[in-house]
Amino acid sequence: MKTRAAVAFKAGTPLEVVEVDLEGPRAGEVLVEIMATGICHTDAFTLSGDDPEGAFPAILGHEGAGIVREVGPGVKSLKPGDHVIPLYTPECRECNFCLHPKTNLCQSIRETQGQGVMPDGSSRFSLDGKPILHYMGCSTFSNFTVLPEIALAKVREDAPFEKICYIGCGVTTGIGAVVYSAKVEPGSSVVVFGLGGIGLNVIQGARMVGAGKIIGVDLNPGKRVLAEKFGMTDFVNPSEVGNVVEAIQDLTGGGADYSFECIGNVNVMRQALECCHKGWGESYIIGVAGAGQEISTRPFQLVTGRSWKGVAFGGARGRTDVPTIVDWYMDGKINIDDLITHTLPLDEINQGFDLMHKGESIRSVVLY
Ligand code: NAD
Ligand code: AHE
Ligand code: ZN
Repeated sequence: MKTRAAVAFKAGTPLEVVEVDLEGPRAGEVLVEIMATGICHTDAFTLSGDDPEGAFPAILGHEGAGIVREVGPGVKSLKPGDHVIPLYTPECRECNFCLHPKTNLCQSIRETQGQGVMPDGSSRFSLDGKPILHYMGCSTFSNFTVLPEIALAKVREDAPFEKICYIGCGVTTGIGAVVYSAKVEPGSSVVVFGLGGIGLNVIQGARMVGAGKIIGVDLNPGKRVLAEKFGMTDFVNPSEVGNVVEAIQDLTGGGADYSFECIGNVNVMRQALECCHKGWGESYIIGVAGAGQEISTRPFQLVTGRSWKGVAFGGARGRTDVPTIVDWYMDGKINIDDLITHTLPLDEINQGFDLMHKGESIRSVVLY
C-alpha cells in the first residue's frame, strides 16, 4: 500500500512529507493506522545526527496511538479494529529481561530495532524501490506503519488518540520513573532538572505519590507557571543562583531524597547526583546524551551513599502498564491535556520541531 509519511532523508535537515510504499504485515506483525503522534525531544536528537544509532533515510516518531488494520499470520493477541499504543520498549514476556523483576528492557528484538529494521532484518517501508528505515520500532511519523505484535499495547476504545499518544513516551517516561523505578515514598523531597515534556510528567508523578518538596530546575523561567500547576513547590533558575547544588541543599536541609535529570546534559547530570542527600539520595538519568558524551563525578559522592541510576520508558512494561496509565488519564488521576500545547497536521510537522527548539511548546501532537 501507499502511505503519507514525514521522512528524515539525512541528519540535520527538515523532514519531507512524501508518499512511501508500505508492505503488509508478515508473521507476528501488525499493520496500524496511526491517528496521532507526539514529537519527543529524542526525535529531534536523532534527526540532529547526535544519536550513535541514528541511520538514514528513516521514518522517525515513537509516541503514537492508532487502530489495528490488519494482522499477519500467527498474531493472537490483536485483531483489526483494536486501539493500540506502539511500544519502543516491547514486552515479549519470554526473554530473560522480561522474566527478571528488576528491568523493563525487553531485549527480544532490540538488535534489529536499533538497526532500523523489523525482526526478520528487512524494512517494510520503501521509496522508488529503495528501503527506508524504521525508527525505534515504531515510525509513528507515517500514517500507516507495521510493528511486531509484542510492541503494541491494546488500550480502551473510549480514550482519545490525540491525548493518549503521549503515553507512548513522555507521560510514561516521567510518571513511570517516579512510580515504577524510584518508587518515591510519600513526604520525600524530589528535584527535577528540565521542565519539558518529560520533566513535567516527573513532577506530576511526584505529586501523585505524595512527595513533599518538589523542586524544578530550568533555565527557561517561562516553564514555572505550568510546573507549579503540576505540583512544583520551588523553582530554581540556574542563571539566578551561584551554585545549583548548594541552592538545592539549602532548600532540602542537606540534599534531596531523589533527583531526575530530564535534559540530556552531562554537566547537569553531575549536579543532579551531587544535590542528592549523603547516605541515601538517588539520582535518575532520563535525558539522552549525544555520541561521545560521558558523565563524571568524584567517586566519594557514591562512597558516601548516593546512587546514580538511569531509566528508559519509566521502567514500564508496556503491554501490562500502558493500559493502566490510559485508565489513570480517563479517571482524571493524571493531566495530559494541559501539556499538549500545540496540534498540527503532518504537513506542518517541522513547525513542531521549531516550537520545541524555541522552548515554546511542551508537546506538539500531529493529527493525521
Ligand atoms: P524538552 O525539550 O521538552 O525539555 C527540556 C527542558 O530542559 C526545557 O524546558 C529546557 O529549557 C531545559 N533545559 C535545557 N538545558 C538546561 C540546563 N542546562 N539547565 C536547566 N534546564 C535546561 O525535552 P523532553 O521531551 O522533555 O526530553 C528531555 C530529555 O529526555 C531528552 O534528552 C530526551 O531525549 C530524553 N528522553 C528520555 C527518555 C527515556 O526513556 N530515558 C524518554 C523520553 C525522552
Ligand atoms: N540510541 C541512543 C540511545 C537513545 C535512548 O537512550 N533511548 C531511550 C528512549 S528515549 C525515548 O524518547 C531508550 O529506550 N533507551 C534504551 C534502549 O534500549 O535504547 C544511543 O545512545 O545509542
Ligand atoms: Zn520519547
